[in-house]
Amino acid sequence: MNIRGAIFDLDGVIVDTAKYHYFAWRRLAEELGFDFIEADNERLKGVSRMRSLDILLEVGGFGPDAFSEARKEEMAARKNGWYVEYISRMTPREILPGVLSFLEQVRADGVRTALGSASKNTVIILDRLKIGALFDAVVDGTMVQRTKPDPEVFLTCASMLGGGILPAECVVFEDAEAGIEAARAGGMHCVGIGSPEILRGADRVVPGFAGISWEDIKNQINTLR
Ligand code: B16
Ligand code: MG
Repeated sequence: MNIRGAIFDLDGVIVDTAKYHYFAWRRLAEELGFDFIEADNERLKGVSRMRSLDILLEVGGFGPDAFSEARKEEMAARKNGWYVEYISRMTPREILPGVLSFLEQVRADGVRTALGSASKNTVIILDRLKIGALFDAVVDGTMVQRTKPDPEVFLTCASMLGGGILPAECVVFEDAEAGIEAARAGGMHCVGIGSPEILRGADRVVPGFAGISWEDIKNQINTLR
């Protein structure tokens, strides 16, 4: 089966918003009286906002019942307010190296493209980066019930791409362990963006899109079958 759909995660793949999430979570941690170091931030990548808050509170030494649900909703909303302030100042120059050329190569090959993100702020980011037109479908955290590592976001991307594209005809580009697991659970091929030590479940891991050609990735996936 040939690859007919390419699905891209947003945070950490198209743009480095992980740093803005980190700044905002760190600000909340400071208010709660503890340091949130960058190494712990790795655990928050790709997971939902409320799950991220639970992990943050665990890192800070708070038990699961330390705060009421209402208080947690309020904390997550405050963190999101800071995060939205940061991302509202983003410019297209923050698109990661090689991304635009890679997307153009994929599309020129007749492969449909989708964006599959856990983020409920996807629309703001795409608008700031001015790259919405490069995706045939966009599925974000406002459109799914279950978050990664559940495959719902990527399976929804595949069906929204139309043309009867099957999961096995899709490749997912992901920077987070939860996202790699989601792609696998959905029966899709998966390319990790980042470090091979962290992204063990991927078919192949590349450090980023700079110097990476679609032809090369496609040929490698075809030889895996
Ligand atoms: P928000 P992705 C994910 O986006 C981030 O990696 C993760 O760190 C974040 O908690 C999640 O979105 C939710 O984001 O608070 O903006 O709704 O990597 O799936 O594009
Ligand atoms: Mg990501």
